Amino acid sequence: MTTIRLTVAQALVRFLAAQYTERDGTRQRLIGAMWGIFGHGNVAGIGQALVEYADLMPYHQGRNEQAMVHAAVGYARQSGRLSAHAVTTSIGPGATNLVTGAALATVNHLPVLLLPGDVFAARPADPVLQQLEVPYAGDVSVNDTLRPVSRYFDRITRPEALIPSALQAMRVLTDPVDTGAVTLALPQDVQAEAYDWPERFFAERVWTVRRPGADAAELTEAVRAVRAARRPLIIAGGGVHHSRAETALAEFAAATGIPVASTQAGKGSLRHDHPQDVGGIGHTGTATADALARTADLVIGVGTRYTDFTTASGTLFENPAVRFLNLNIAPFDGHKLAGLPLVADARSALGELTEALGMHGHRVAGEYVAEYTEAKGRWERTVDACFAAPDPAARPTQPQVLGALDALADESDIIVNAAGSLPGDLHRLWRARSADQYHLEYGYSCMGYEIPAALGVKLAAPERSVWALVGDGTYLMLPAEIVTAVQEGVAIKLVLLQNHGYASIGGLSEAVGAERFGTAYRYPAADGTYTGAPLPVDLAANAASLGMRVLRAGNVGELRAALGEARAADVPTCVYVETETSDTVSGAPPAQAWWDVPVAATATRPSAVKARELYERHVSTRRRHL
Ligand SMILES: Cc1ncc(C[n+]2csc(CCOP(=O)(O)OP(=O)(O)O)c2C)c(N)n1
Ligand SMILES: [Mg+2]
Repeated sequence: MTTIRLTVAQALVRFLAAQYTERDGTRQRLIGAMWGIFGHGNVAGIGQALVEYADLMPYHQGRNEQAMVHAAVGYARQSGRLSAHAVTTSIGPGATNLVTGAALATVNHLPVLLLPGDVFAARPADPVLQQLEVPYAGDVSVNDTLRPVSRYFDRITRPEALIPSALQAMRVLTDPVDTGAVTLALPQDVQAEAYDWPERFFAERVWTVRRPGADAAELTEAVRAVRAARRPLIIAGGGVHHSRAETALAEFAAATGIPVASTQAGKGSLRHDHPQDVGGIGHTGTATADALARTADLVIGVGTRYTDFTTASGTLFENPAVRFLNLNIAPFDGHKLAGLPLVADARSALGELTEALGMHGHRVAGEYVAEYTEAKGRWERTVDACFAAPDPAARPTQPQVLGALDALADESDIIVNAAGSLPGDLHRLWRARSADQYHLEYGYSCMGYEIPAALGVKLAAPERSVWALVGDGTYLMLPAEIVTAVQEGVAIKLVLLQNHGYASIGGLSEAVGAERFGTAYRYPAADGTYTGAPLPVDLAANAASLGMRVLRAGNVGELRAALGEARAADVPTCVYVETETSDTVSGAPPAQAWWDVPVAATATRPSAVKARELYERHVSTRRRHL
């Protein structure tokens, strides 16, 4: 057997550079690049290997470990989960900074390879700098915090253990059911150790991303359920995009006349102007989709996890006869809401369903089509009204900012968002013009995702206009990767909406009787609450100080001009806008369905007592689907 003598870190980098994915006849590199921040624990191991193999593994210099994972997640999603990034960190704080990003990747079923440094395997001088010691166990390190948020975890305590472990890691990254964060913790002494590796370990290896078809019995049941339904409704989830099943979904919808609502992850499955697209569903849904959900007798979930936002915390599907048909590649999700499972790849099974139903010539009734068509038209006018900004000299509301962007965008633009009041406004209002335009991370809804993720998206789609839409709170959470975008000349666009704090949580707080406590960025007033004057904080100057080109927009007219200029820019550009938030100006439409945030069961303050009364009324409408 021919062997090659390399360190563990060198072997890992060489191995990763030789892995490929294949689906539908296209092949690409599985690990497109590695992000890294160096310290002890990776500087001499992976760091040295990256210099040694600079021609094999592209490298990106990050500023914050969590943000590097966000960038990797953005890249993986834009790559259809066929290509991913690796992230290397030092031991201790560098490693634990990965935890939030890992959870985000795992929740959203998006592949990232995490390579945290770890304490010495041989333990010659415990504790090393930044090492956690626990008196009850010698084999625990801070990296164990990554176990519950990883879909695969291993610690490479001997060189040769890398061989089976690296292969398992690739299996999980490319498995459409299991994929998420994969962690290989690398003790720093082992990284630098030499070993005689079998040459074949470094041979090109192709991981086929499978598309399992439907089980015959499950398909028969599914066809029966669809044929029996009078008011069926499709919910398109993120699985539609992951499977690239948008065309198959459109064909199924066209063949049957069934309307298609979408979750945050599934929006864009049909174009907004497709006659059967009824928009977002659930707490942040459209009136059209939510009314259909209330009366549906069959809900066909395609690639959805049915989160509480989608089901309005178990209150949305009111029809006593409602049943669920769950097309999902993961049995775990396929069985939710006591539904009929159709465990398969979305594209494969939608094709099979269309074909099987075609034999019977099945279509919903004309009155049903007329009903949702009319309701869709009504919601269109709601969107028009929210987007309209007749006075160019006025300060824009948040929906008017979205309207200005909507007026400018074509299929090629991509918008990235995750947290704050924007996700709700976008889910209700945004007109998705292409399958991958609407990039909302709402599985973990993590403030700070947007800027680094936009960077990752742009790396996967360099020719597209990629917009990170961020609130002021989100901006302050994690702006660091702006510096990386500037350094690498990645011309992301940032729309920074200043409203002096947490508009979203402020509104929620008021609704649940918490009186906006701690949600505004203001000086303390005489009574100690943060209700004083706004703070003298200039986030536009902050973005400029990090190297971005910044365009300040004081009103609607300036906003339109600034967005146009930013769109054409070939350097990282920020449009900064202060939004109108006064109660007299109408913003977005109200929520069309409930969301369960438990309210104090006892309180002295009238606001909480009143909120609790309303809460109990909502709770009483909850159903268990059995
Ligand atoms: C990391 C993280 N911490 C806390 C939250 C809870 N949270 C959701 S939205 C939000 C406020 C967002 O503020 P901003 O970005 O200014 O948006 P706005 O609500 O003003 O639209 C908070 C604190 C979160 N989603 N993520
Ligand atoms: Mg804000």
